[in-house]
Amino acid sequence: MSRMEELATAIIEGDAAGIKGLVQKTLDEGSEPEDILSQGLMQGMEVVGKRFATEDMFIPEVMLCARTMHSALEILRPLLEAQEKKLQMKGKLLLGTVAGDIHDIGKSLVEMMFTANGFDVVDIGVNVSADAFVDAVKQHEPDVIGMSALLTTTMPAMAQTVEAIDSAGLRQDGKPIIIVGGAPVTEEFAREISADLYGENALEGVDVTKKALGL
Ligand code: B1M
Repeated sequence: MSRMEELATAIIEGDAAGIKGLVQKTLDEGSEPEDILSQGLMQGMEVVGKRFATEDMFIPEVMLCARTMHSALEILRPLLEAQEKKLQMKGKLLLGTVAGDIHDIGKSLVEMMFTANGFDVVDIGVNVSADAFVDAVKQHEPDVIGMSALLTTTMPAMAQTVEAIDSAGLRQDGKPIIIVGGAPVTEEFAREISADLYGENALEGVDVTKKALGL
């Protein structure tokens, strides 16, 4: 089994105790943090998703896989951030997973990539109601508002949150910019709900945001 397959297997088996050692060993052998993420850990999570869908895996096991992923990300975070770090602050991102939705792994990656690219990120967590988003926008005055949704059933909450921000008069002349993402979210859906931007993955999210801000 290759090292990348071992990493994927550790995610699938929910080896929360062993994952950090394995990630470190793979780094010590010279692998790049991005490769560990995309060719190892994410491949494992892909399998978890498929097994979850076909009921070969159940919530407690998937939660363990998610915990394992978070442990691995703890090691990779400083490395990914250091690699991309630009000195100048690019702006402030307010980030949360919308109401009814507790998935946070993709959001963590978005947080990491924006931080790595010089954004000040305020992460307001998961299951964030439209009202809580509105309050946080008032409090933090971000340049960018980011929303994540992983369930088709919580996509409407994303639409409601955009609407609540607009109704509160908090988005004027396209500022702050609203970016949405998450597995079921599409560019077309983003347009439908009047979000400004869509990111298929965390890095694309950073790229389109930087472009929109003229950076
Ligand atoms: Co959930 N779950 N889950 N789950 N879960 C999915 C999403 C599902 C696709 C699994 C499946 O059936 N195949 C399915 C959704 C089906 C649908 O709606 N179409 C599903 C379901 C049904 C559920 C429950 C309803 C199950 C139940 O209770 N019966 C339940 C809902 C709980 C809730 O939120 N209310 C539930 C629960 C859970 C766990 C708690 C067990 C756990 C979450 C733990 C956690 O996050 N801390 C979990 C997990 C782990 C998954 C899967 C397996 C993995 C998700 C993940 O972390 N992916 C997932 C299957 C899958 O997606 N393959 C599944 C890795 C992550 C890096 O990717 O989050 O997509 P992702 O993020 C990507 C991009 O989407 C993008 O960037 C990231 C990559 O760079 N992105 C953005 C994300 N947000 C962005 C924001 C941006 C830009 C880009 O700008 C702001």
